[in-house]
Formats: sequence, C-alpha cells, structure tokens
Amino acid sequence: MIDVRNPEDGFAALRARIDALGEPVGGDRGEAGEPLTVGEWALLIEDIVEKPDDATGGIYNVATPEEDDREYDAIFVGGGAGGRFGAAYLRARGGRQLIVDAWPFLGGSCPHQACVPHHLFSECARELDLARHMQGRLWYPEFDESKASILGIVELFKKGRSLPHAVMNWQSKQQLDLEFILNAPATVIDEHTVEVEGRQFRARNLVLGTGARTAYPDISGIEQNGVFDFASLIEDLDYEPTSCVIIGGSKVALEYGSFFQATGCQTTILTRSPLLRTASLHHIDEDMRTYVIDMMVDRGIVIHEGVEPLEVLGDGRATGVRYRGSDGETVEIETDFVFVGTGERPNLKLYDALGLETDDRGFVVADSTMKTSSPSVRAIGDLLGSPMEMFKARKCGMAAARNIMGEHYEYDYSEYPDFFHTTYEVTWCGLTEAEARERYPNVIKLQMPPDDSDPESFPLPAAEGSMLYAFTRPILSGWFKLVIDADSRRILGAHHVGFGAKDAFQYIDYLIRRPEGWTIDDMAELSELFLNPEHFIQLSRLRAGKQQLVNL
Ligand code: COM
Repeated sequence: MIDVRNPEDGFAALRARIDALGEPVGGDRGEAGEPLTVGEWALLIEDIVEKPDDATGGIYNVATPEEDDREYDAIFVGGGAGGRFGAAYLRARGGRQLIVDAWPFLGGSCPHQACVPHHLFSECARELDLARHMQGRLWYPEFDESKASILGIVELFKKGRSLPHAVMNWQSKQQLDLEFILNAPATVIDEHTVEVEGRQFRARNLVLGTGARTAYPDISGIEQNGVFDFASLIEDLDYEPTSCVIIGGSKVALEYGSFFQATGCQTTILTRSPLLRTASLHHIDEDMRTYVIDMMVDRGIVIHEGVEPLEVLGDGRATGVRYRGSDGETVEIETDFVFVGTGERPNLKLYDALGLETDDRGFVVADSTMKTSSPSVRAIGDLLGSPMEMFKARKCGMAAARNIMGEHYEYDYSEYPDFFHTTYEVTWCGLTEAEARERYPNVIKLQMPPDDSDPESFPLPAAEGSMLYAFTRPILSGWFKLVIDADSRRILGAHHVGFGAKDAFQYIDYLIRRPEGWTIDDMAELSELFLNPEHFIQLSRLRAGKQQLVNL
C-alpha cells in the first residue's frame, strides 16, 4: 500500500523508492514532505506498470475521518475519462467522492492504450504520407521505409506514456482535490458498497465507468500470437510486421489500417459491412465516404467489403487469414500481423451482484440521467455503447454527478459532431446531403471540389496541412461540403476531409443544433482566419447575397 496523502507518514519511503528509479524527466523532483511532482508520479507509475506482479498494493489518496467524515455521495468504479470528470464535477459541487481503479493512474485506457496512442499513430500516418508523397522534391529525401517502423512508434509511445498518466494523477490530487484508490481492483458488493483490498467503502451511489474492450469474433485461430487489437498492439507487439490483415471495419480499423499502410506495411481490410456504413456511425455523407475510401485506396490499402472472415491460419503464430469473399469464394491471404477492429463491448462480470439490465448487444441500459435499472447505480461512457467517444464519457460522468448532487439534468447523446482519422482528419456533424433532401424540398450545398470539376486539377480545399498536396497533386488536398436548407437558409450539415478543421466542428455542431439554428447569413458574418481549413465562412459569404440560394 502507498499513501500519497500524508506527507509525514511513509512519504520518506515512497520518495526513496522513487529516487532509486532514477531522475524524473526535467529533474522534476519534490521537496521532502511535499506532494509528489508530475515527474515523480511518472517514475512511480512506470515502475508499477513495468512490474505488474510487484506487490505494491493500492495507491491511496483517501481523506482521514479528521479531514472529512461525510458519507461518500458516490464511488466511481473506474477512473477513466467518465469517472474522473464525473468525480471532479461532483467534488466541485461540494460532494464527496471516491474513485477506484485497477490501474495505477487515472485517465483510463485513453492515455494508456487507446486515444492518445491513436493520435500519435495518426499524426505519424499523416507525416509519413506527406514524406512519401513529397519524396525527392524540395528538401524531402527518398522515403526510407526501413525507418518507418510500427514497432518503433509503439515503443516511442510506451516510453512516454507515464508522463500523461502522471499529469492525471497530479491534477486529480493537487488541483481537483479528488479522493482515489489506484492500482487496486474494486469488487462491487451491492448497490452501495465496494470492496478494495479487503476494506469496504459505502456510498449513496455507485457510478460505473469501466469502459469496453475489443470484441473478438468467434473464429478459429483468433487467439494466436500475431493477432492484435488496439490494446494488445501497445502491450505485446515485439516484432516489425511485414504485412497486415485487418478483420473488421470500425473506426479503429480505418485509423490503424491507415497508419500501418503509411509505414509501408501492406494492409488489407476485411469487413462484413461496407466501410463507414456500420451501425455505430451515423450521418456519413456518401460523397465524403467515397472520397475517404478512394484516398485510402490511393495510398495502396486493399479493401474487401461484404466478406466473412473464417479462420486465422497458423500454428500458434498467425500466418494468414482465410475468408469468404463477397462472391462466395474462399480465399487465403498470407500475413504475419492480424489486427482486430470489430468494435468493443464491456465486461460486466464485475457487476454481477447488481443484476443490471443490459441490451441485446451487452451494453448497460441507463436513462438520460445515467440511472441504471438499480436506482442508486449510474453507468457512464463506453458501458452504454456508442458513441464510444471522449465527450460522451466525460459528459455522462458530469450528468451522473449533477443528478447525484440533486439537480435534474438529462444528457442526450444521440446527436454529436463526429470524426476519425485516415491519413486525413475526417469530421462531420448534422445531416448528410441525402438525409437533408429527404426532409427538405430545397437543399443546396457549398462543396469543394464542386461536382462538375476534375478533382485532379482543382486545388481546393487547401489550407493548413494540405498546401503541399494542393501544389503537387490537388486531389489529395481534401474535400468538404456544407448542406443548407435554401428556404430557411439554415445550415443542416457539415462534412470535411482535410486537416485542422476538427475544432470548428465542435462549435458548428452546437450552433446548427440550437433551436434558432445557424444560417448561411450568420456564417457570412464570421471573420475567417484565412486560409481557414473548412473554408465555410468565405464560401457562405460568396453565396449569402443571393435571395434564392444556389449551389457553389
Ligand atoms: C484523457 C483522460 S487522456 S481524462 O479524460 O482526462 O481523464
């Protein structure tokens, strides 16, 4: 057990342990009796993660009865994004909370195996794509695939991930004043009680936020070495793959597939549903989809849709995949690296004692206040199904906290801005053009490149991150569409492939979903920071003068 709360008691031993691990990054060492610094947290977390069998026990930051003798308003089971943000909100409202997490850090899978490495990989994919495209021009050398190593990039991430972990712990303790027990699994005893290392903690409410893991398809050979998902890729990859077969067509499949291909690892995607037409994604504009897939194929990714994976071949180590093609023929494809991107499901074993209602896909059922079938138990984030996105996890946590603290607050996450990476950022919100045409009689669009142009010679859109493409091969510089109801002049949807527009979509989504909406005229009033990646403001201004709106 480590008590990080009381600098007097046991702190010298903790500091001695940390000192023996080496120098914190940047020499970030604390004074005797002072709380751990970010650098010290990082050393401690890294040490525990590297030695999982070590008997360190729980890391306790729990108030003594003298400091706070109130009953807990909520115990958050899982200290990922939802739990941490929910706990912070509840604490800020004056409540008392406790987070329990099996990992030695807060923040959950995001900084450890999921979003943070994905963003690193996607940035590498983008850089590699540009370097490959520009090779031999300007200052770009011939592209050297031997230096674009998947293993090397995974190792770079693993070497650096303790610092973001440390920031979460430090911030949660020093700035947010949260109580937590880390590095110790929780056992849920009943709807008010959680046991940690033999000690029981009671609360008015439980908030469950333990996330989801990849759901492996039930096919022969899938358990072999050489078969990875986004989490085991980080933990277990110990060789450089030479080719890749991806089973599944989820966002993860697109994102990781684009990364693998960009490193030079020939990637094939095998998917039952057409790409970007899976049930967990909505409002995918068909033109955006076409551009995204065309650009993946342009980079050399092989995509087989409508196929059924049958078996991972190999004798303990994957050597290939057998699948039934869309024409019914059985095909074998050789590979030393199989990646599963079939979506995620929660593991609800931990909650057996609660008998929670679940849906037919195994997700917990909760109402818009996050309340489950057990009135004092709320569930948040990926436990509830899609969208399995950061904003939903955090806002679910906040919604649970607000309700627990006596406010009636409902969170509806059925509409939201969405995005994923290929070698591009793909971002959208609101209605697709087809959806808009079903609902409104007079729909127009502002689109680049326009339908009647040749994208190979039309150098727009172009802005941050796509200028070199625009000046060397215009079709690579991106694509976008703004969908507008010509009668009300309201913007109905926005869709973008390129770089740097993601932030704008957070605001556009909010604006177009206000009761009063957001019109082409409102958009024309904004001040663009030219060259703005989404180009929406200036194009709206070029058309807004027309009483009868037409396409651009
Ligand atoms: C982000 C983790 S990596 S959290 O949402 O800040 O807890």
